[in-house]
Amino acid sequence: MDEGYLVFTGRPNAGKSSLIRAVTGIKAVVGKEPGTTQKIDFYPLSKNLSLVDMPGYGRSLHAGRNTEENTKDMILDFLKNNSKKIILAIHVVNTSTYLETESRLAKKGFIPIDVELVHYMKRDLGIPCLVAANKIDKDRDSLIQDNLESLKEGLGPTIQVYPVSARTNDGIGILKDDVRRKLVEKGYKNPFEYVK
Ligand SMILES: Nc1nc2c(ncn2[C@@H]2O[C@H](COP(=O)(O)OP(=O)(O)OP(=O)(O)O)[C@@H](O)[C@H]2O)c(=O)[nH]1
Ligand SMILES: [Mg+2]
Repeated sequence: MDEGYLVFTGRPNAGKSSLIRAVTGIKAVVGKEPGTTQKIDFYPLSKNLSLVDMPGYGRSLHAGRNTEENTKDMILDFLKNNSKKIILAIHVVNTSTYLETESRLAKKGFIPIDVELVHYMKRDLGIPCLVAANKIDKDRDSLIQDNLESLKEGLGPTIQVYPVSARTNDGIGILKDDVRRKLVEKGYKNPFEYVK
């Protein structure tokens, strides 16, 4: 069996590290402020399979423009250089702020990076991708459903979206089952063997 990666991507503070904990039990470091995960962190999952926790793609607190651009380059380089080894990428979105963030960025002339990054991984690099629409528990102004619809529309029909909450564990069982199944299909018989 070749060496493979299960990769978590997403904006700073989307909940990548929290979701890694919820889905696999790995104690990835979680923080209140964007910019908690700064390096690409590797965790063993089973024989020849590692989990990869990425820093956030985009604006982080306390990070200057240079650091931000370097982090983006580091992420894109990793994806490009390892595309053949990436068995599955889980792109994590903060559903509760999705449209707000998109429109703020659009005003500054930026393209929507969540959709863009997923399409880049899938279409250009040939990486199998799914999207975890996280933080569905944070439904302050009943925005979750609108944000979810808009996210799905942007991604298109071929990308599967899983509404989840790493905090309440809503939807985590379904996501975990599907991730496990996809890894087994690729030949990683007991994908979470090294984790409790
Ligand atoms: N309400 C709520 N908060 C969440 C959820 N998932 C994560 N959080 C919180 O969001 C914050 C960021 O979580 P992290 O898991 O560190 O996010 P990250 O995407 O790894 O962040 P970076 O490493 O900075 O890119 C923490 O305060 C988490 O407790 C969720 O589903 N619901
Ligand atoms: Mg993190």
